[in-house]
Amino acid sequence: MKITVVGAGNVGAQCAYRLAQKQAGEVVLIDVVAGLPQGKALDMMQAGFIEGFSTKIKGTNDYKDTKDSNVVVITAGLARKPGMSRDDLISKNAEIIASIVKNIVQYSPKAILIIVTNPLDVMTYFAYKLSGFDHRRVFGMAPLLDAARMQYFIAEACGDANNIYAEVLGSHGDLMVPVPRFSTVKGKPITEILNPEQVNNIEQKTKNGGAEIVGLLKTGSAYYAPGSAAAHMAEAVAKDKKEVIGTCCYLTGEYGLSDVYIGVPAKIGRGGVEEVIELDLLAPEKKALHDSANAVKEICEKLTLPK
Ligand code: TXD
Repeated sequence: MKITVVGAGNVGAQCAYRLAQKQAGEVVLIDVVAGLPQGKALDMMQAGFIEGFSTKIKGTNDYKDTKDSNVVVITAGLARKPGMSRDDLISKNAEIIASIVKNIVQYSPKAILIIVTNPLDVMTYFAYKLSGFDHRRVFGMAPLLDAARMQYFIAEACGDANNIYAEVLGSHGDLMVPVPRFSTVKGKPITEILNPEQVNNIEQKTKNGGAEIVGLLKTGSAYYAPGSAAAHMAEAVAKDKKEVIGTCCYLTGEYGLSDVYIGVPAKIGRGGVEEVIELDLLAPEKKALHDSANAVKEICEKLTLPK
């Protein structure tokens, strides 16, 4: 397996490092900044002698080194600063995604593409359209991260970090859709364990999870959990795990939605998105998902694809 991580910044480096630890395949780390991916790759391989892995990590600025990658994780792009919304990043990141996708299509026409760059749902749609790949081979990482954040806030409220599951659907933004009814502690929905105020508090904190970290860091956005989440998804493909993971997927009628990328559970394996899982949603949950998808669609309709 050959896994390329595009962008050797905070998220890309954490993703590459986690992939090396997981021994999911050889890793290529590419960036436009000369020396940055090469330096980080050397540092990581030297850490391998302490951590006990011997994964080959190639740092490069040349797409020729990414040739015939099986999986490509795209993390390149601007990150948020305090006061910015994810949508403020659109035009610059669209340009960056366009240049990267062109290279990936040329050098790795059979790859599975995992998009991380924000605004996530819009950039994933954009990458899909530009690549011309089958939609199952292009998906985005965010719902897994958003669910991990919700798990953290549930653990905080319950004082118990064991056996927590969280379900988060929708876009990676203000219209994210945490679903408390399907979020459980030891198999019991949190709606049966916590009071409505506590549940509402968890939902709000989850939606604000990224902004909270941006506000504290001041110079960029979260990267440990995002990088780990991206590596987890790439590993699921590389090892053909067929694991059900919250994924930003292209919908073709599931949940009554089509021609949009939005967060839903999906089975992830060597084929990419091998199955979209349809949860039995109540009317208000379905409406929240549709509102979220419609907001993403509206932005995508305004994006012009470069020639
Ligand atoms: O859940 C999620 N999907 C996310 C998304 C969670 C966290 C961060 N999220 C987004 O990932 C964030 O809003 C950004 O759009 C990306 C990357 O965030 P990161 O924190 O890694 O940003 P950095 O540290 O600034 O790194 C970006 C790197 C940097 O090294 C640039 O030189 C490089 O991207 N870059 C490029 N690499 C290759 N090719 C091109 N064209 C390029 N342009 C910039």
